Amino acid sequence: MTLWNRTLVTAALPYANGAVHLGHLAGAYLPADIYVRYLRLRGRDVAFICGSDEHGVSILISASKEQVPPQTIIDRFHAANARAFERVGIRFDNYSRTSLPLHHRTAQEWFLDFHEKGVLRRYVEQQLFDEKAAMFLPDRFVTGTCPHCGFDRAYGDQCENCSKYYAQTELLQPKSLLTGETPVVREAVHWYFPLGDFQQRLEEYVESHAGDWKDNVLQQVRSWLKAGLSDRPISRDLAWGVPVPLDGEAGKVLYVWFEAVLGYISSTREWAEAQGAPERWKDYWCSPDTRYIAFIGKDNIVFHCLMFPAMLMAKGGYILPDNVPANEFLNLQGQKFSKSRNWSIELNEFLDRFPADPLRYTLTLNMPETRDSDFTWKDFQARNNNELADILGNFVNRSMHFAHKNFGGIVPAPAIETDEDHAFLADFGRAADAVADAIERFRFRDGLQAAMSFARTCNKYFNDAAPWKTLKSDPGRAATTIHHCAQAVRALGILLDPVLPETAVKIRGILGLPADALWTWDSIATERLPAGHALGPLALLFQKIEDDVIDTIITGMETAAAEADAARPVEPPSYPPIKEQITYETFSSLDLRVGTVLSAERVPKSDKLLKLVIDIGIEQRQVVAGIGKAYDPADLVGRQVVFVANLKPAKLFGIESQGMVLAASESDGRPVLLAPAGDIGTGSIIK
Ligand code: B3M
Ligand code: ZN
Repeated sequence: MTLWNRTLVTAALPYANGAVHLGHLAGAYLPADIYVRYLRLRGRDVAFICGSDEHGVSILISASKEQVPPQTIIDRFHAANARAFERVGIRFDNYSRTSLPLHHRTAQEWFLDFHEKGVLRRYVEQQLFDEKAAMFLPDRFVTGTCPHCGFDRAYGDQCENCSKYYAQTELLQPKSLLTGETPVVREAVHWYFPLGDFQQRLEEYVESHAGDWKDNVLQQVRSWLKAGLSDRPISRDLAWGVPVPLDGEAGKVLYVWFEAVLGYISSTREWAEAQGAPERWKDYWCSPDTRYIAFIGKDNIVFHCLMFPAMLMAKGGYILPDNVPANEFLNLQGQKFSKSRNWSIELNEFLDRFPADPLRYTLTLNMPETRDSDFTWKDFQARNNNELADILGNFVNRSMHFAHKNFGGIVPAPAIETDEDHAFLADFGRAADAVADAIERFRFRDGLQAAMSFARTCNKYFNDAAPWKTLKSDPGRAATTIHHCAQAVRALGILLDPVLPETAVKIRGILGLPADALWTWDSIATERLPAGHALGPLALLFQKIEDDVIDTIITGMETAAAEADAARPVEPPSYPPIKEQITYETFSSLDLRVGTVLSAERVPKSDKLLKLVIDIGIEQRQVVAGIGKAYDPADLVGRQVVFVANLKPAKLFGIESQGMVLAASESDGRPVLLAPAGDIGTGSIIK
C-alpha cells in the first residue's frame, strides 16, 4: 500500500460550447467536489483542477451557425460555466482554458517530445477537401448518401439510419456542410499515436486496478482492450485548435482529445505559477507519492483509462490515474437530457430559482454511480421538504432554539451522563467512520445516507430525552441533553459539509464558531464545544418548496419541449435504393391471400408483438406480428389484411407464427397494414 502524501483531483474539462447542466454536475463535478471537500476536512494536501475545453469541431460548427468567430462562443460559455460552478459551490483550485498560450505551449511540448523520440507515425490518407472553403472537411462537416443503406443525410463518419461506420471518402454524393459544394478527394498527411503499441502495458495497468475500479469502468475498458487497440490519428486539418508545431505543417492542429487531456497539466501549471511556485505542479504530476483521481462521465472512459495513460507512459516520469470513478448518465424526468429538444436544466437557470445545497443533496442521493438515474422535480421538492427541512433543519432549529430560550444562548454544562447519552456520543464516531468509508470508496450516495441516518438519530435523541419535560423536574438532565445536542449539531455540520457546504457555513454561524475553528473530520468524535461557549444567532437552514412552484416548472418544461418538437423542421422521407431485379417466377413463388383477423391479443412482455388468428378462407392461421406499437388489438378484429401463406413457420417469444401480414412503413419504421381497396371475399388470391 502506497503512502500518499497528496492527491491530485481532476474533473473532465467541459466543452465551452454549451452551458453545464444538471447531468454534467451529477456525472463528474459534484462527486469530485464532495471528494475534495472531504479530503480537505481530513487535512490532506489536494489540488483540484479543471478548465474549459475550448477546441474541437463542435465549437467550430456552433460558430459557423451563429456566424461569429469561435472566440465569441468560447468566451461566452467559459464565463457562464465558471460562474455556474462557483454558484453551486464547486471550488476548483484552478479553472483554466485550453485556448491559453500556456496550454498551447504544453500540448506542443508533448507532441514535440513524442516526435523527437520517434513515437509518432505519419500516414497519408484520402480526405474530402472543400475547394471553396479551402479546407479539409471534418467528418461532421460533410453529408451524403450512406454507402450501406442509401440514407441520404448520412454524416462523414457514421450513418444515423443504419449506424454503420465508414471512411468519409466512401460517402456517395458527398456535400460540404460549409459551402454546399461537392468536395474533392485529396491526399492528407496525418500524425498517429501508436496506441496499439501500449496494449500490453495498458492491460497490466487496468488489471492492477481490477480490485478498486468501478465495474462499469472496468467493463468498458476491458472490452476496448479485447477488441485490440490500434494507432489513433492525433492531428486534424482545421483552422481552430493547437497548431502542430512542425515546419511544413501549416493548417494542421492537434486532435482535440490529444490536447484536452493535457489541459489538466497546463491548468495545474497555471495554478502553480499564480502561487509564485512555477515548479510546484510537478509535485502533483510527477511524484509517485501523489494519488491521482480523475472524475469523468462514462462517455469519456476510453480517453482517460487508455489514451491518456498511454500518453503519460510514452512521456515518462508522470504518474497514472489511480482511479477513474466514472459515473453513468443522469436523465431528466425519465428522458435523456437534450439541448435540441429543449429538455434540459442549465445549472445557472436552476440556481436563479433555488439555492445550491438542496440540489447538491438531491443529486448526490440520485447519483448515477452504478447505472443511469433520474432527476425529477417532485423528488427534488420531497427531499428538500421532507428530509432537509423536516429532519436536518428541524433538529438544528428545535435544539438550538431551546438553548436560546432556556440557557441564554450558551452551551450548558452537562450533569451526570446516562447510558442513553453514552450511546448517542458513540454514534458520532460510528457516523464519521461510515461516511468517510463510503466517500473514500466513491460511494457518495451511501455516504450521504449514513450522514442523514445520523441526523435521524439526533432527532430521536432529542425527542426521547424530552428536555421540555425535564427542564422543570430535573434541570441537570435538560442541560446535559442540550449540551449533547450542540455537539451533535457540530458533528452534523462537519459530516454534511462535503455535500452541503452552504449549510455547513450556516451551522457554524448558528454555533457561533468562526470560519475554521473546530471544524475537522477527526474532531467529530473527539472534540466538544466547551460548556459556556456562546452560540450564534438562529437562522433558517431550508425553505420549504410549495407544490404550485414545482407544478408550474414542470408544465413550463413540458410546453417548451413540445414547442421545440413542433418547431423542428419535418424532414423529407428518405428512400433506400431499389433492390436487385427478380423474375416474375421468383415473385409468383409467393402465396399471397386476403385474410380476415379473427382475434388479436398482446404477446406478454412485449410492447411490439401481437398474436393474431387469421381466417384465410381454407383454414385459420396464427401469426405473431410486430405491429403492437401502432395498433390496438381490439381495433384489428374483423379487418382484412394481405397475408403471406407459404412462409416457413417460425417461433417468436415461444409462440408459433404460421405466415405473415404485410405492412408498409416510412423511415420512422411505424407499420401501416395493407388491405384490399375494395369489397372482396376472405381467401381471395393476390397476384
Ligand atoms: N470536453 C468531453 C465532455 O465534456 C470533453 C472532456 C474533456 S476531458 C479532458 O464530455
Ligand atoms: Zn446507412
